[in-house]
Amino acid sequence: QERYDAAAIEERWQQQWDEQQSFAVTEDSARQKYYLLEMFPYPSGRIHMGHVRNYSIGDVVARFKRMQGFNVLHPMGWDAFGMPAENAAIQHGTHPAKWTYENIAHMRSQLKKMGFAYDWQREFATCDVDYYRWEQLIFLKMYEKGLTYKKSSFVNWCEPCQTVLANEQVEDGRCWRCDCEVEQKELEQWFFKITDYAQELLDETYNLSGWPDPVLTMQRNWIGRSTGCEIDFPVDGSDNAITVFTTRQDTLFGATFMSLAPEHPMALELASAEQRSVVEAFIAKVRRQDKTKRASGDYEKEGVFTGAFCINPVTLQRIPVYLANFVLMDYGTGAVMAVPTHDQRDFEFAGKYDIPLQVVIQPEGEAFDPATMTEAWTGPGVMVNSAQFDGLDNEAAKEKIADYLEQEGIGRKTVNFRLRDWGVSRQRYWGTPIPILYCDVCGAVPVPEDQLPVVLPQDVSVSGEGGSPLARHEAFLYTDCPQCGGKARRETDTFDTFVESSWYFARYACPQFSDGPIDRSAADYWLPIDQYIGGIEHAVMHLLYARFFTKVLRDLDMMTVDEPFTNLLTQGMVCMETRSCPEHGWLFPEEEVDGCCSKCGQKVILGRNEKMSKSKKNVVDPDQLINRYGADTARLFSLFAAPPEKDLEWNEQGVEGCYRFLNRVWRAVYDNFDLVSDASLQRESSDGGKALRRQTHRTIKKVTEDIDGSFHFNTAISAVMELVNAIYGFDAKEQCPGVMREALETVVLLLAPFVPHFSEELWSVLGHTGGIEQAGWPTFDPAALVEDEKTIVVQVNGKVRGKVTVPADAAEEAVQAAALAEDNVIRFIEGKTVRKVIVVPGRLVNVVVS
Ligand code: ANZ
Ligand code: ZN
Repeated sequence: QERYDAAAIEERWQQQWDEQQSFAVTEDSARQKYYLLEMFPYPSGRIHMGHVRNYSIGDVVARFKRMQGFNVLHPMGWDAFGMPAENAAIQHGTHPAKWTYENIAHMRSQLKKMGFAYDWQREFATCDVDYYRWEQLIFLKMYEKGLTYKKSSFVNWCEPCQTVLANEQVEDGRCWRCDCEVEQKELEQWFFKITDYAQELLDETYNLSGWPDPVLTMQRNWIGRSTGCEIDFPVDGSDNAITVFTTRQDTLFGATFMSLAPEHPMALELASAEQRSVVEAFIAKVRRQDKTKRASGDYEKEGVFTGAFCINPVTLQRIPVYLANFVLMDYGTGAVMAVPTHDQRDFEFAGKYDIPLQVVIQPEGEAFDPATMTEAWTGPGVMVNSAQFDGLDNEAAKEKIADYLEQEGIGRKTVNFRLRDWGVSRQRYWGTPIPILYCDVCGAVPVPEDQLPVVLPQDVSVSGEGGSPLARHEAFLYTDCPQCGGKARRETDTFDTFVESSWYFARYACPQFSDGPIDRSAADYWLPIDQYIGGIEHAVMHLLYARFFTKVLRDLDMMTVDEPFTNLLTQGMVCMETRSCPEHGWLFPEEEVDGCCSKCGQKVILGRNEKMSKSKKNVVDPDQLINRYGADTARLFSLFAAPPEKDLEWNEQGVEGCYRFLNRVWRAVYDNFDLVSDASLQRESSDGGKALRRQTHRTIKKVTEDIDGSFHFNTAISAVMELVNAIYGFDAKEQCPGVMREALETVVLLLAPFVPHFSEELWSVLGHTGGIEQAGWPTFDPAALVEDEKTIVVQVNGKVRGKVTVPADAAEEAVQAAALAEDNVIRFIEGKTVRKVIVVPGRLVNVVVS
């Protein structure tokens, strides 16, 4: 008997899959397609357990669907532009391209060692010119359609490093590299008009029934549709007016001051002579504050009086105009009518600056006194102090006041979205060059299509200082203006890497297509993606941008679908307990020996279960796992230990258990080999044989249902484990080799999506030459599920007194008769009167006697 040698088996099958390109697919209109995609990895260097889990989940579905006969597209590639490559360049002097492509080569070999069923012919990296050139073309088409534009906006700027920082690179307002204070600097940047699609992006969330609700909710909140009014407040002593956006026009009569964003264009012009210097100082101060923190209210709420007043258009009161740090310029109109009695933020602000209050909504039975109010009333109520609207319910008053404002010409109903246009300019080298030129005469000029691609030059040195290396690369920088022939400068910014990941899934349909970004017929065949799998951290940005791009590409007539991802699965994290030593800090698991630190012998302190991370050293290296147990065990454990959407707690015993299980299956096949290798297998069977056959078919049914659309891989694997137990429990003397063979083959087939090398190997051991996919996914025989007989418990006055075995389809009367004829039951009812017999079909008979 052969030993289970995972390494040898895995190598052999992987080589075969590679040579035969076993998972390469083409468009075939005669076959039903299934497009399965896992979020592609960033080539950071090595795969980690999160990848193993994510891609194992996807691979089960891919292989399962293939065995069911679908034409399955399951591609893999690399999200290859981005900062870490530049950081590596800065730290180690390696060129970002070299670093990236070396990482890709290594990670590709790691993925191949996991045995994932990818169509490797479709692989690409987003930093390949043949990918990003088409992204540049899409940009030009968007430019023609007015879907992209340039405007100035604020970015995080580090003066000493002369560079723009991403939000993640700003820690507590300081640069992550030099620890200097970060400023907000105004730069001209390119934007994508995602807001044009806000309504459609919102509406379609109600049709995405294959997405998890929390993700849809996050998208809806991010899009943030608010209905309300814009209202004009005339500036006292001037012809100008300040327009506010409010969702609470019912509180208009209580607006006792106005607060503007410090960036508001009227802020300086409103400042009176006495207030001018404090206003200027305040604007400068807020400019240094982080915008996201301002929005979330992390900063202390503060403001400054401008010296100006405006007129509440319904009360005709003069109200002071303030600047406030919590008002943002890029929401609504950048101006807020402040109602301290009904908005807590305004209440606190008014208290701080001694601004009068006016109550306009009163809940039933309450009488607020502004002098004694301790907080704003934000609930519903009846309108007061609001002229003709008094006495109305405040919700009704919203409608009435909105109508009134429109009639009087002092306001209008509006819809506002929290969603902002997508700023895509990054002042970085390692990204797709934005195909724009600047000419002194013609201004911003798009690069003509026939001059694409704008190739990212390789001969640069990346130091991280003094701005983008592209701005110092003369050969790249200077060119001729295609419009006037004069001198032009190239745009030196590159795209946000989220642009690449917004359409890669469409390029997988036609990765070699050379006439445009997307071969429409191929895309129409494969799209939409039937199942997308990835981390919840992408719930908003990536998934929203990808939906936006799908709609843009549709409107550019490049493809047909409205939505890219029919079903979405967000998998949980891989976690492990942390360990530390009082002296040496965090320890890798292998640095713990017999509960002690391997460096100093002190007792190791076990910590909480946390997401695996290098910084806390609670990591398992997939390579080590593969070397020790094989890829199949690694796959099996990551699928068995937890349902995909839940966090997975790593534990070594669990891995061992999976390995032992595979060995047990291996032995079951070899132990019974002689019995089942007879060609003339008979199916006729004993009772034991019938039971095993029933369990075999039940298992097929359960595993199929557990995989298909529901991802209950853990319970599917458990069911197979039980079937294996039944095989071990099956008495060979029963001599039903046909039943035994069917059970063994079923185990091997059902395990194939989970442990493909292992299953292929045993399938051939069992004498099949065609490969497991040819066998197809097993289907259950409904007749085999039916039990011939059932054992039923018999109670007398509620106490169990016996058991009877009856035909499974026996009528109630027959069951009752059998129960009353059971020997022990007869003893307990002898001499008594049977009052009632209760039959619970298929389960129980209770005889009531007295
Ligand atoms: C008056 C008012 C009274 C408001 C009241 C609220 C409560 P959503 O629902 O998120 O759209 N607002 C408007 N523009 C703003 C900006 N640029 N920065 C900060 N706050 C702004 O929020 C709309 C409300 O947010 C608006 O309604 C406005 O305050 C404030 F008792 O107007 B409200
Ligand atoms: Zn020009």
